[in-house]
Order: sequence, then C-alpha cells, then structure tokens
Amino acid sequence: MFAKSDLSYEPIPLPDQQDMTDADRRAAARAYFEFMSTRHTVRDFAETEVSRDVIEDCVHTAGRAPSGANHQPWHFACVRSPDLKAQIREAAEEEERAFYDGGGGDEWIKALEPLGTGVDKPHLTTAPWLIVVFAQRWGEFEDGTRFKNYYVPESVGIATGFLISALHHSGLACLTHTPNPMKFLNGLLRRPASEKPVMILAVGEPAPDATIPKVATMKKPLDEIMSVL
Ligand code: IYR
Repeated sequence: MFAKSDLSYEPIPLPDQQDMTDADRRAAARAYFEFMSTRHTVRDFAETEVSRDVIEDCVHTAGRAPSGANHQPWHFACVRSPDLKAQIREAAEEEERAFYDGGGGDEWIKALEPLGTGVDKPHLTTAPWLIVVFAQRWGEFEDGTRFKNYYVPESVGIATGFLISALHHSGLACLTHTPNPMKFLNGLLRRPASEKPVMILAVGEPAPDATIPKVATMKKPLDEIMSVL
C-alpha cells in the first residue's frame, strides 16, 4: 500500500473540525452515551438482507481509527456468500465442540454460563454478513519488502470498536465471535500468512424475537471505571 517515498513529514492544517461550545459538548456527549447504551450484543439475527453499501461505509469508518505509526494493520473480510458462511459455521462449531467439551477449562466454561453460549452457532449462517477481522503482523511496501507493524492488537481493537459503533449507528446489531484457534479462516478467506484472524463479527438486523442475557445489561457504574485526579 505504501511507497517508501510517501513517508516523509509534511504538516497540514487540521481539516473539518466541529465548532462546539462546552454546552454543545455536554449535550453531544450525553446523547452519544444514551445512544451507545442501546447497543447490545445479539445472537439471534433476522435473515433480512443488508446492502453492501452499508457494510462498506461501516468498514470505511473502521479504517479511520488511529494505529501504531499509522500503519493501519487490519483487513476486514466481509462474507455474504451463503456457501462460505456455511463452511465457516461448520469449522467454527467443530472448534467450539472441543472448547465446550472441556478444552476451554472448567473456570472459563463456568464463566460463560450466565451468557448461555454453547456449541451451536446458527448466527454464522443466519446473519446476512460475517465480517472477519484480520490483524496484519507485518506489512509490505509496494516493492515487496516487509516492514514491522506496531501496537497491532491495540490498533485492531480500536478499529473494531469504531466498526461496532458504526454498525450500531446504521441500525445493525452484531455479535463478536472468537472460535479458537481461528487459523481455518485464512484458508477459507484466502488471506496471507502475515495476517492473524482476530474475530468474526456476525452482522445484521436482530430477529424480531431476539433475546439477550440479563447479565449482559449489567454494566459497571461510572465511579468504578473512572477516576479523576
Ligand atoms: N468462543 C466461544 C466461547 C466464548 C468465549 C467468550 I470470553 C465469550 O464472551 C463468549 C463465548 C463461543 O463463542 O461460544
């Protein structure tokens, strides 16, 4: 993506900033909190189609995230092919079977009980899109030479957060799903060995009768997650 010659320092004025008063900011911050508080992880999806443009704009937003040395060490493989989704489901359920049969360890499996998760992953075929997030361990210049990436998990985590909030903003629900190990995704989605699959986001409209586990709404209070010094 990069040519070595692109990488020199050239400051430009900060573009396109909002002009807000402190009162505007208080209203905006509160409204965004209220809006994001309506986001819930959903496991039951409607099969209703979601257009490719919507997914493209949400992934475009993810690509606006900050990253180590601005290397943008991510790739989002967006799967809508029913055949590929079925193959992903089959491989993921096989791994989940090993996990829930004891591979995950007693403590981990017990911690998941209140969430009601299990081996069956119907969302992998019912959701109209699966977005598979890949982290690029290293990058390549146009001439094929490699360069190191920095803070890769942090950068990909931030971009995925941008993606989840863009999906919610677009009226879509998602489920972050992490079968373990996920190496099978490189083969199915033809991604290079330099990329590590990080998670699958099942994306779509929630089913009309979708439920969520009550514990998932129990968020820590502000005074537990924030200190002011
Ligand atoms: N990958 C498994 C297990 C799982 C792990 C965590 I941490 C969760 O928050 C939920 C599930 C699964 O998807 O069932």
